Amino acid sequence: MSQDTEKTKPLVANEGIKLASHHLRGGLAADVADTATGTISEESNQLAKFHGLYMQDDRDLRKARNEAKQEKAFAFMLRVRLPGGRATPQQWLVLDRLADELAHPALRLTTRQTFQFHGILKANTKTLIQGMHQALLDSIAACGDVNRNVMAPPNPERSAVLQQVYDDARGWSEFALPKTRAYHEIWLDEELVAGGEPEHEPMYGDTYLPRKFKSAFALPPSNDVDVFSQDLGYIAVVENGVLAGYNVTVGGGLGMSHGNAETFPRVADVLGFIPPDKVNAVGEAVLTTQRDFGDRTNRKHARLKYTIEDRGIAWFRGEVEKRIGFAFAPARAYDFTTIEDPLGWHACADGTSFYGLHILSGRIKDLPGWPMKAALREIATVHTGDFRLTPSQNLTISGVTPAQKPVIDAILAKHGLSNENDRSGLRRNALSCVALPTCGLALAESERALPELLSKLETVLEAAGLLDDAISIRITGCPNGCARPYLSEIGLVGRAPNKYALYIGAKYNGTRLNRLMAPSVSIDGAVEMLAPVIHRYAAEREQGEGFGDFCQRVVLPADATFHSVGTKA
Ligand code: SRM
Ligand code: SF4
Repeated sequence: MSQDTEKTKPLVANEGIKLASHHLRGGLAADVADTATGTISEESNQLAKFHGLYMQDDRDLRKARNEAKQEKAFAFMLRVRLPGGRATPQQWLVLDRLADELAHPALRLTTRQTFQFHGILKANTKTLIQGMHQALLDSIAACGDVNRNVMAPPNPERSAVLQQVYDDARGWSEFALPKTRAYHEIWLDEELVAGGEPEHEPMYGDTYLPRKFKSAFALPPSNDVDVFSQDLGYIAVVENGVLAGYNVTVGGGLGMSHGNAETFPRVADVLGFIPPDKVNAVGEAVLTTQRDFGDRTNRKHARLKYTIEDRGIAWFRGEVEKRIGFAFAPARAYDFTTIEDPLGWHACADGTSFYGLHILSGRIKDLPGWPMKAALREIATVHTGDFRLTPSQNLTISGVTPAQKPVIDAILAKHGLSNENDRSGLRRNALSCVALPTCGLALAESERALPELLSKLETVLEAAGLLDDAISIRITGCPNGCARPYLSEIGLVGRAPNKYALYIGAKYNGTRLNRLMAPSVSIDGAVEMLAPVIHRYAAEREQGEGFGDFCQRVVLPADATFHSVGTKA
């Protein structure tokens, strides 16, 4: 789209809502206080996202409630802001209790290293946010058109460089927070800003960003944060054991829509190298360039990836350099060779250990014979280190002293969870988004379909002798891509009940997108299509060749490019 056309097109409704909201207040407080309905207005729903809240309804109950002429089963989802995914045991216990008392008891670890509550009734939202506040946790900017939860390596090894990268990620998260006091007023009863100095959003302005904005810090050799899927990325460069700086990446993003060729997943470009003390200045320049040039007339074209795609990376680099007042140095060498979560016990240089625990789909709940939530609660009562959420929806229990190691082992054993990590390589590398019943955008099952998908593929893998091979698989209930399916070696993307687009061929380290193998297959259809490929891989792969690389070399046509469902190749 030309820039002139953009200027003449009307702004989307969200822009008016933001502008009129008096920095994210609008009618949200009144709507939340209204006891006549379980929901809030659409305007308030758009604003609530900036406060970390989404209005949802239980889609499993829709039909019955409609037939009974009842209001939908409305409830909120709340996403915690947790830069780098670290929580103390005390915070864990608070979140665990709040879920039991005020939400659905199951907690969800997300693909961006934070917690989500589901099923919070409107009347409980404020109490829950106040409970989090007591534990020094908030949900500011966890959603909305702002810089979202900043990702960073979970850092279980506790090395100095990893700590520095984490500190930079946390610093950038704080720096890029909206300055409005709306959250404190609405949820924490802080006194209203009235009559004093007018409130300013120096970085965001009155209408914030055109769209969500995501950033992450990666520390090679691991690309666990999928840095190339982020609007803004920092790849740490370590020289002689010291953090020399970061290669900055821009313009990654995965969301697309079925049948709309104008939307597509995109891996980020590398802008260049910066020293560590320029992280915030460069972040601000990238963010404000997108603020000023992003498309506010079409939310499906409003992410930074489209600004860069339309105007070119050279223009973008020039604009950012103008704002920071210096030129990027050439990018320094980096190599991503590992990505799998470090599961099990690992010793650290400081004498502590960490334990990586596999949690399928990040869902923490208690099932008969699988009391994950109870086990982690008990661990939190004795643990003196911290918990670190991984970008793969798993967990590390970090900073465990030698004396506590057997205690934690005993708690896992007592709850029958000692063998959670002894799973197939495929299962250990599986991600799924939430999808049904809470996600309003889901077209197909995802989290609830994953166990069946994995079991069926594990049967094939076992027959092929590949049960332990690390192969990444990700499934989502729609093409928005919340489990980053376009960066997995096997990706399933929902398009209708039990209908998925099947993708293969991404690189295991997250540097190359996968490509479409079949536009619409059932779970069984996907397994049927994958079985011969898996057997061929077992028989014909080259030394050390990953499944995605094999698919790229042997299975997919050489001239095919990434193309989205419903579009021409
Ligand atoms: Fe997402 C919307 C869940 C990571 C791309 N995402 C949603 C909503 C809020 C649905 C909605 O708008 O009504 C989902 C709530 C489901 C529920 O019931 O909880 C939802 N997204 C999730 C989570 C919880 C998936 C998970 O299973 O972990 C992840 C929360 C991350 C976090 O902690 O902040 C989550 N979402 C992602 C990612 C992956 C990432 O960021 O690393 C992506 C792809 C990367 C990207 O943004 O390009 C992603 N979510 C989207 C999109 C498409 C955005 C786009 O540019 O087109 C939407 C829809 C939208 O924004 O309109 C969306
Ligand atoms: Fe919902 Fe689609 Fe995201 Fe899955 S990928 S959580 S179905 S928006």
